[in-house]
Amino acid sequence: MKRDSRIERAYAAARELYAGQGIDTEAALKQLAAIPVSFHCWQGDDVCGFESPDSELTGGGIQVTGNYPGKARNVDELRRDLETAFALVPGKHRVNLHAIYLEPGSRRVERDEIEPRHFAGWRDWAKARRLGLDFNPSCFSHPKAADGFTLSHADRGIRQFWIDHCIASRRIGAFLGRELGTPCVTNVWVPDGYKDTPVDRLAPRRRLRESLDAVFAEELDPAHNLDALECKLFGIGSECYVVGSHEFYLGYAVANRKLLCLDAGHFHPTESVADKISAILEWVPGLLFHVSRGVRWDSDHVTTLSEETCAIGEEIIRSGQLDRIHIGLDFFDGSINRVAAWTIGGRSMQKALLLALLQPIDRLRRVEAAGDLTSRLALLEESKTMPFSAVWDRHCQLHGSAVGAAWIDTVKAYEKKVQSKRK
Ligand code: RNT
Ligand code: ZN
Repeated sequence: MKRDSRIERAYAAARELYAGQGIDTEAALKQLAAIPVSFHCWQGDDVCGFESPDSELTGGGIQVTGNYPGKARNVDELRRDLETAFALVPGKHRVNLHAIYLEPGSRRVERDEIEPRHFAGWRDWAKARRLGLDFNPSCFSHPKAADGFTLSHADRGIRQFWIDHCIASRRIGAFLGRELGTPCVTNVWVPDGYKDTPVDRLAPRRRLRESLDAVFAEELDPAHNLDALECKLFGIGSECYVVGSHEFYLGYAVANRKLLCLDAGHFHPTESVADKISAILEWVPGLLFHVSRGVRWDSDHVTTLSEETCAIGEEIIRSGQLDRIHIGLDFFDGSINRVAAWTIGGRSMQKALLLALLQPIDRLRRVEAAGDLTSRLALLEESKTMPFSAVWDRHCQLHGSAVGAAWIDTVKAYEKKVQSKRK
């Protein structure tokens, strides 16, 4: 009780200071509470999934390193871990599923045979917790993806297999969206590419285009399912050529009215993903974000409150088009507690959005329009040292989430009581 009143006092003082700058902190908190962030289920078990008890991540040019104990071994453990993280991250949550997180029952289900019923358990769980779900076909960790190609494979039969998997995935997306009353974003990412320099860059892209046409042939109600496409600059083992490059999918998304997925780790290191928002939103129906953190060759370090995350938050908020922007997280770190990884990434995303909401944007726009670029830079710098943390703490308090670093104790206790017992 005493602690709560300290938070309230600090917040009241901060509120006054922000009001002096023309910023309504109450309105910012209300807006923030309405922005969903989709948590990727795959951080919880190192992208293994539940196809069989010994499922593991293979190929795809992605990798999880680290063997921190206690990863989720089954669907119940994964859900419990997600719930634990959600209690520590303020704001509105969704869950992003991959097809390999199905509940197959007693017999193995091939990727091209997955059905909505394999995700009925997730539907029930999400419904009870008022969570939206998003979805991804899984075009990796499979013998038919072993040579690094899927939808653009030279072999017609293999291509068809992955087309059928993606068609099945879209139907599951539509099912989840319909059942939960909130559209499911079904995001297609394929690892297809070459380690070394190809001589034919065109043919795989033609095939990918044709495969995508087949995948999207069936019209689905956008109130239930929204299709997104995710590009990548390079992967591990596909350093010289990725079929689904940025230009390829940008073109496809514009021509076919699809959402484009921007993964923060999938571009040149000095390229700003934030800058792409206003450029691309002019041409596509919507954007999906995979907020991540690229470090050298790895595109999937845990999201932190980095300059890039802040810039993404700013551009999302300033765009004023939150109804067309879907925010998701995408990282996988096996070297730290996995519930903590979600918590750190999720809280950082929330902080970035709140920081953006607390900028004196009206004033900034006015000085910029008036050509007063001196004031623009000065105001942006000054806004960085406003008492943000008091508003952030208030956000956490309002949502019943831990204030400050207190969540670490909760994760440690959970680790001791639950995760450490998993052998
Ligand atoms: C890979 C992509 C993709 C995956 C997940 C598992 O580089 O970012 O989104 O991380 O689909
Ligand atoms: Zn991604």
